[in-house]
Amino acid sequence: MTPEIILHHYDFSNYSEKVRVAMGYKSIAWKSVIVPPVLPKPALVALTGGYRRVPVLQIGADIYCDTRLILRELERRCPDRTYYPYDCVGAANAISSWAETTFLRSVMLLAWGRNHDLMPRELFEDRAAMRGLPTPSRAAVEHAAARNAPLVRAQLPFIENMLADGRRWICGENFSVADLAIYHTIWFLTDRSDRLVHELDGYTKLAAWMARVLDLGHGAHSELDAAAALTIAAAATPDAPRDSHPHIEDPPIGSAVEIRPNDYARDAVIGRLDLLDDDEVSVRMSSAALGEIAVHFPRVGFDVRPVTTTTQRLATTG
Ligand SMILES: N[C@@H](CCC(=O)N[C@@H](CS)C(=O)NCC(=O)O)C(=O)O
Repeated sequence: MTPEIILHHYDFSNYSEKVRVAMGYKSIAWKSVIVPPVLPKPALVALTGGYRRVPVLQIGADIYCDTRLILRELERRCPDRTYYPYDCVGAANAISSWAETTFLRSVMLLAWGRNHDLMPRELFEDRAAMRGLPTPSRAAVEHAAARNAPLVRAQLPFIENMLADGRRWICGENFSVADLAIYHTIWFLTDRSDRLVHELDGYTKLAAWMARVLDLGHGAHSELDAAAALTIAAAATPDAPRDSHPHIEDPPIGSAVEIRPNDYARDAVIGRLDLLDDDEVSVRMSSAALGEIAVHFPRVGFDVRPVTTTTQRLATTG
């Protein structure tokens, strides 16, 4: 029996929205596990070995972190209706990278600042702690929004311009990861409230394109509770790893490594290196509760380091 595709996510997470729409595009049926939007997230970190970000994809005892790898894995398992069209993968990845860094940062600071009264205080506390910063004051959040509004306005025309020749999707006639990356960023701008809807006034091509993406839906899904997802992981064994293609500088396959995001929420996941190539790095770990688990990350955007005795000591003493 094919194991179920389980997405650990929460409703207002824009990166989760990226994956939900990817599953809508591919007509994938999936199970939905709702994760708390702030720490503690005991079930999620039990599955990931410490990674707290959202979304996370679970297929049996294989756990996929970060949307870039989640999309690749969904494509590998469900290749129909690709979002990596052969003639624009490079451009689509480069556009996604702009959308999810420079553009998203400005959109996020603007949207958080303009909607802060609608958001619980603990969200600000949690995200500041996640970045090792003090909780910002209300005035600081409003200032950040004011600084970033002009930057959002300076970048929105890029998107209208990408669609200027009447193309259906960002890279042409074929839907791609660039559509997903830009879509979830714009979604974030207006998902919280309609206070920023006016920022999109006059962008007619962008509005029509947004409506086409929204039409894709989220795919058929039903709820699953977190305990049931852990039971599924405990009953399964991870897939055998594909062949690795490490570089000469990389730690040996089979050695103990720690993996952390290289930007924020830099919690380490420690395990035995199982697979390493230019796309992916994965580790295996085992616990009494879940047995053997394989946790997978994209290669780019994550640091992989050998575990020293000091890191091991720190990990075991908390
Ligand atoms: N590069 C990551 C970014 C994921 C991310 O930052 N997700 C946000 C939610 S949209 C998050 O995890 N925030 C902290 C949290 O939910 O604990 C990806 O593509 O999955």
